[in-house]
Amino acid sequence: MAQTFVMVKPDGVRRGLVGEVIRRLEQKGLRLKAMKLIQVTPELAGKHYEEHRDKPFYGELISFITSGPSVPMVWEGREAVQVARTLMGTTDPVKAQPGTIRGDFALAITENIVHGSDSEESAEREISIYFSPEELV
Ligand code: IDP
Repeated sequence: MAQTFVMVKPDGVRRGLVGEVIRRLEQKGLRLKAMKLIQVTPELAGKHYEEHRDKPFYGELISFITSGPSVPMVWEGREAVQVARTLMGTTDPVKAQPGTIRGDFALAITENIVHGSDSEESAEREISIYFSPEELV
């Protein structure tokens, strides 16, 4: 069964949207495998976003993702990676469809509520950054 990594970012936690994100993923039929509340350190953030290291928005992204608690999670289900991304909507909330998490709750591109893996390989890599195998239930 496919697994994906989803994280409610600091803006989502600050705005009280953790339950809303979980509700939508559960309602769709994905199953929660692991979850915790953590303060992402600059070291963790650097590993997570290493592919964006040379992008102009990298500094802003790291300072945002380390700005408060986040809720990393592992979800499982049929085509979990694609399903979670569809529920989230496109990266830029301005373009995200109404009915998606970003479409309904966000406006700024950096503060877009939620992260979701973009492939099964990214999911495996990101899960191993945030969770040890014993933490998956
Ligand atoms: P994704 O989160 O939809 O997979 P990515 O392209 O992997 O999107 O970008 C990672 C994160 O970096 C985005 O969720 C967003 O918070 C931030 N980001 C992406 N593009 C920009 C940009 O042009 N300006 C500022 N932040 C950006």
